[in-house]
Amino acid sequence: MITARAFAGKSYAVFGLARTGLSVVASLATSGAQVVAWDDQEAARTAAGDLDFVDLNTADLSVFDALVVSPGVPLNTHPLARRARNAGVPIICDIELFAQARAEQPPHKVVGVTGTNGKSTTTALIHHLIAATGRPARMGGNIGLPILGQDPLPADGVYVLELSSFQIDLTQSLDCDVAVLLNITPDHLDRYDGFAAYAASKARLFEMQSPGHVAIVSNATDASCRIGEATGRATFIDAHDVTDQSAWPALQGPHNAENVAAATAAVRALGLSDAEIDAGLRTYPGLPHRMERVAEKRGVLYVNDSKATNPTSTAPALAAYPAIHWIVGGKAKTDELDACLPHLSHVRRAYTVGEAEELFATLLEPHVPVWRAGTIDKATRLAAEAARPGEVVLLSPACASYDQFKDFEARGAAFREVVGGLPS
Ligand code: UMA
Ligand code: ADP
Repeated sequence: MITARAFAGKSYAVFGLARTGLSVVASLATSGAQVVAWDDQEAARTAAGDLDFVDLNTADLSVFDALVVSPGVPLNTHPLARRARNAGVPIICDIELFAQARAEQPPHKVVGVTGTNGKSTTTALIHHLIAATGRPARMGGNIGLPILGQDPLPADGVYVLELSSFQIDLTQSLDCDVAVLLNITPDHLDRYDGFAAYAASKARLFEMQSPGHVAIVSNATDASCRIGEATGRATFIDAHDVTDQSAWPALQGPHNAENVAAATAAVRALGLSDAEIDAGLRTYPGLPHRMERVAEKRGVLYVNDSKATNPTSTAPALAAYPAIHWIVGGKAKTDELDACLPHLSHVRRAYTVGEAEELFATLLEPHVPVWRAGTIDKATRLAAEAARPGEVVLLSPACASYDQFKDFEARGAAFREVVGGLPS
């Protein structure tokens, strides 16, 4: 766990008690701070154990040094934001606490990775490339590992942080030695006042950097290009510079060329040699739920891409295979599938599920055969019956999971389980 003397004697209110909130409470309390906590869900409070609970929706917030809020709390609509502003209390998240704890850590570097798609892959890849050289490295953040819950690094270590726009919004002083922006396409628009506001949130990662620190921007989208130019010091990377991916089994597809280009530029800035990078790319093991090959049964390959939660992240998965039975749907983030349309010649049949079932069926029917399957369980069984040897059954939902599952991991696990039960 990462702690800091800087927190001792201060008074914090922690709102949201899932992964982030629980790690924050533990770190602050161990550091000697006074901590009260709240979660709107009674079940979350019960699971959190014996904490000092104060309903922060009604409490006087002015008595706290800071309000530490979990990234999943929608502060654009939640009354907490206005109440904290009126009380003059800063609203921060765990990443800001980490930034404040840095001064007490042995000399180290921080790499921050943001973007709409590819953050986890690029974060895990940068971490792998560094760790493979024997240099101490830790990864954390939006990848599902709250950073304050990780063990602190010895001298010369590198923290690699995956940062969502929600986390950047609540961070004021994280000066990344290397900051990476992969791409920006529409996502999370329920949390922002339009696309420009979402893009501006990502740009703040660079605005927090000291002038001499490194900014790496993939110029894949107009928005990322604009943000890169605004930094005045961006190294632009181009996925097309990655021409041969054949030696990297877990980094196939054009989207991974972008991730490799970004990760390579980041670790070069930290001093890794070309030979070290080459060796690390070959041994990168991949992450679950990202184009994960689950099984091959009766000549049909089953691929779990549950982490593809918007149309732009599903597009590369559709591009990667020539004959696909595509399970798509969930809680839609957009009312279109435009990014996927150029790849529909690869789709033998689509199986629509979840809240988006009808919307997506209507969008897809002019182009491909569609079955309204309702659930992933039914869709997988139908697809297994229809698929011929050589074809692929692909779960790449282009949607959030919250209509039918706790999160994308539970959705991917459900798919894996049905596949596991299919006859070999
Ligand atoms: N809550 C309230 N009131 C509300 C809303 C929420 O009390 O009005 C409570 C909920 O009851 C819940 C807690 O707040 O107990 C939710 O917190 P959370 O959603 O932030 O959950 P964590 O487990 O802390 O997960 C967060 C990130 N979640 C989100 O950003 C939605 C995780 O990213 C991240 O891995 C984790 O912190 C560790 O850093 C997930 C994600 O979906 C994977 N991220 C988005 C994405 O990748 O697109 C940004
Ligand atoms: P994030 O953490 O940003 O959600 P991941 O690395 O977990 O990104 O990848 C999520 C999904 O997005 C993957 O399943 C893959 O299909 C797709 N993807 C990965 N990298 C990229 C990229 N650079 N551009 C577009 N889509 C991508």
